[in-house]
Amino acid sequence: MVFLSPLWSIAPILSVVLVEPRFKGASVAHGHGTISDTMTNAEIARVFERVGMLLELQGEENPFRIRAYERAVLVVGNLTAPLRDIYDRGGVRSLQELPGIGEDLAQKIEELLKTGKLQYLKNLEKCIPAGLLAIMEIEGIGQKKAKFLWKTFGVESIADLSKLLASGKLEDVNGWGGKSVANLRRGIAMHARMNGRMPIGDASPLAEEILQILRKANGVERVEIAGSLRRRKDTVGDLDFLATSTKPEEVMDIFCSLPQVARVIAKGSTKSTVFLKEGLDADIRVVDPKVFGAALHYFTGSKDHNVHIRKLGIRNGFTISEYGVFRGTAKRKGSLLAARTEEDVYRAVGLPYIEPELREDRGEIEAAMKGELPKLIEVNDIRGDLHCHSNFSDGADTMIDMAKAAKEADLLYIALTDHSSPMGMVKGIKKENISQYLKKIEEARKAVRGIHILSGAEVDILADGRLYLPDDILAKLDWVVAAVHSHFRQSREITTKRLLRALENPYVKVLGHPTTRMLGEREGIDFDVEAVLKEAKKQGKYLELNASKERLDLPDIHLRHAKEFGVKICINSDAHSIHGFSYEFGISQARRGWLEKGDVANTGARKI
Ligand code: DGT
Ligand code: CA
Ligand code: CA
Repeated sequence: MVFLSPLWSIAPILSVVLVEPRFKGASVAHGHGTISDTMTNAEIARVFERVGMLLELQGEENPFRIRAYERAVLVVGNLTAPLRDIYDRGGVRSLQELPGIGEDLAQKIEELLKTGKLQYLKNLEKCIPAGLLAIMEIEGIGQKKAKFLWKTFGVESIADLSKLLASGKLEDVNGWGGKSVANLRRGIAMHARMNGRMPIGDASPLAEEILQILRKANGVERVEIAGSLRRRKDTVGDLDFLATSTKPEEVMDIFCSLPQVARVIAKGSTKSTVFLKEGLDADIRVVDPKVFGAALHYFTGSKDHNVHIRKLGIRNGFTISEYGVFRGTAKRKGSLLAARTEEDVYRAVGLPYIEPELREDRGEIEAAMKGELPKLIEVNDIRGDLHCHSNFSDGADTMIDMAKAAKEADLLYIALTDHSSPMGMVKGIKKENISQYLKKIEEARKAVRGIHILSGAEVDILADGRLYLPDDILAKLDWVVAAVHSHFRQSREITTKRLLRALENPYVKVLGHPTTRMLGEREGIDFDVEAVLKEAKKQGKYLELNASKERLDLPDIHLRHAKEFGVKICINSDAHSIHGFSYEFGISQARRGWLEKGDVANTGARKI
């Protein structure tokens, strides 16, 4: 086996300073390689990165062997030409001409290009517990520490590691002083909270901040957000930026020294990755303006959408990559057909433009072919808000100030829906103070003209599905939001019954934040979504899309379901202060759920 090549020492591509296992755990592209001619350089680099990682973990004694893979990751990752093309030109031999690629690696590349898989990696994976790879996602644990924990204490999962920490044994070990143990605890807690992903409500402003700096920087012509953030997913794994510039190196310098950067993971001449102080990675790529559209399409993803579009291309006799749409096959690539804009790329395969929020390969390509893409809802379509809180319960501001703020946000109507809950810590509407509550709403109506104010309540659904307020009190209100705030761990069956019973209550208008999830913190309750949708349809009730950035509840797939069932959605802010009337992230999720203006109840100009 040839692992060491003398060319390494002069390899010009090694401007990359450091590479970390940033492609985490089981999400490695390896498993997706069924269409072998779509295996990209990036995917191949990831496979090699994983091999290197596993070799290190396994305790490979020959350090050159591990380094060979690490170097191959850099070489492959920084190539400008696709390995596919190089291979097609001269087979294994021309691969071997690449710096750092010996006979063995060239053969592995061939295997990957031909089959989309690597048997050698599969064999390695069999020897390493899967949980050990997850441990390396924790801040502060690399291969070396993971290996040590595994070999010394038999730690094979994050749970094992937590137990070990609790036992206090680690504190006695050399090099694992109190401080690093404390850091480890924090790392585990953070991992549990985020599972490596950041909610869009935090990621989006962070990315905008970076975007503004980059847009002002010298040498940057154009820069856009790509990846899952552009698709407006509820959580994102990292931030992806795509730029055009005549001085890519300068852009790399600026990007790597942004004030938001904690450390540089990899710095190349046209692409870099940094780890941000906020706890996630950010990637940037610089491309030629002529291929910006193709690159933006590629790096926006989703991967499944891209694969499907590429298949369409193949069927039409085209090859599609981040460099454009070309005539011919990957093997015999012809002239460039389209690359400047995303519209050009779609047009080349006979499709209209598809909004990023739809690009999940969930039927959007078929819909586009039939000319049946939805006309997605927009923020300005929202005309009323049917869930917000005043200081009568846990809101920060008075009803009058909330009404004024809503009016200023151009809303035509709101429902004030203070909490009504048996939980001691929540003040709010009780049987005893309902007249006082209604009187205050009446005062707000008088004080703030030009906005319609409904008297509402957010009433707790009790463990058995009854509501906290009796029917004769509910009858006094214009608008009742029923919502779960306790007993999250009931069985699926009981939870489903609980929700169905709540929907049967004649005074309930809408099921508030139906899954009760809190992004990155709580998964939410388990129930039969279809059964609930059917009941809502039958009873003529709404389901809420709670737009507060901590919740974004209902999630996109359920919104789509609701649309299919003909259940209308209320997109509400759940504002707890005068600053809370915002719908941006809710609208994003609605769009991801294919919702149109007509699918949402509070888009009409008149009150409901
Ligand atoms: P994330 O970061 O987990 O929230 O999800 P994405 O979709 O932003 O994924 P990311 O950051 O790994 O890559 C951004 C986009 O670039 C992805 O949506 C599609 C494209 N892409 C990246 N790597 C590959 C790859 O190896 N193969 C293909 N076909 N596309 C890729
Ligand atoms: Ca991403
Ligand atoms: Ca990325």
